[in-house]
Amino acid sequence: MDIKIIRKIDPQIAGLIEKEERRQQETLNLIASENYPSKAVREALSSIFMAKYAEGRPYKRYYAGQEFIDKLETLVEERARKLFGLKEKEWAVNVQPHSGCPANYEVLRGLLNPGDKIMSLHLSHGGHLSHGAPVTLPGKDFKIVNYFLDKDGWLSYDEIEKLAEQEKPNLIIAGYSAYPRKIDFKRFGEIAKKVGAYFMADIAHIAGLVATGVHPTPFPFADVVTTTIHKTLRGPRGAMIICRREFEKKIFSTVFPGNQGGPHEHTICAIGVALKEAMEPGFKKYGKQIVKNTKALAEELKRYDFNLISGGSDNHLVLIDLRNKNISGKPVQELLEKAGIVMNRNTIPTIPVDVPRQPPFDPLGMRLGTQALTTRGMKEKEMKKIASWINEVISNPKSVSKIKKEVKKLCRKFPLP
Ligand code: DSN
Repeated sequence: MDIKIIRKIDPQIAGLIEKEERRQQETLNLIASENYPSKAVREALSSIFMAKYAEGRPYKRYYAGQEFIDKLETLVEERARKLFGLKEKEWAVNVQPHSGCPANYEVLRGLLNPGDKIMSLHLSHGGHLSHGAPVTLPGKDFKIVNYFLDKDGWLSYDEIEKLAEQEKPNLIIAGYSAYPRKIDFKRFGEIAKKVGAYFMADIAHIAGLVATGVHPTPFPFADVVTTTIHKTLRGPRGAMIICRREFEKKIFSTVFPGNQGGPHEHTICAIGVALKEAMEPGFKKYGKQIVKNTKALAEELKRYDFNLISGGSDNHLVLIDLRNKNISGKPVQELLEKAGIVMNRNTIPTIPVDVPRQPPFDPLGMRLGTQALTTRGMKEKEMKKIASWINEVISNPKSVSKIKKEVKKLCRKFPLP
């Protein structure tokens, strides 16, 4: 991006862009759902495809001028299949959903009728809003039955199976926002089959890990898989739906015209570049390094007596139960941000009798992800340092300004891509 061009026309916006860039450069981003796409992805995002309306599916559009749009979109769909090892005759891809929530809603409204029953992990235990939280459209359109993690913070497949047999949902969702462990998609598929439910996997958080083989794939067992592109997959903000051919018509007509107008073709263009990057050998190394970094961070945090939900991590994130630290999520988030360590407060899967209700604005935990710092080239050594800073800030808030300087120094050695 050439900031000079923007500055000439609009110094006010250019100033904000520069400030945000500096903020990102000088802070440690541990938000588990963010990442830094490459320069190539960012350039593709600002391409001239931005200027084109393309309602419809490739080669079935409503406007003229689609020669290259159609080629682009089919190429990106093919790349998605290739990345996840899928056969074209079995799997249909739609890269048009504007983001994760619409993608999920489009699947649910495409496959189900209002009033049907969905089974998903409760939001406070690491599920996602779009999986049927009462305040959302899916929560209003469907009956939602939630499963919960066990007392140590693990998925309990026997309990999930029991609940599914009892409730007979029409669709079961697996895939989460704050679950630090591997998901047994095979078992979920078997449970769904047993009770006659569709099985939807939402791999938004772990798509990059699935693509690199460090997390098991859901595809052999799922009817439909959704993902955002901008988390571990390291692309632009956007989403895709990959479903078995038999559901293509129902689901894709809910994307357009059901729920969206023109697809964002410049985003689709950047998704294409990100998918190409994700097929390169360096990305495999990246996936492995994310897991190594998270394990290093987890082990070091435990040395400082942080209680980790489930005792550790197999993926890109750790979830900390702050109760033994006598401080809640909001002040921790604010304190760490002052030191240049950016993460988010999060609910923790306390069983309902344990703590009746965690105020959503000040829950009892914090969620840390390593994928963005891994993109910057940080390794286990840096993770250990960061764990020590987190501990120091929380146990001695007066250390904030000293740590902030050290954070800046470390950030300088690992520039943004
Ligand atoms: N807000 C994202 C997350 O943090 O998981 C998902 O939408």
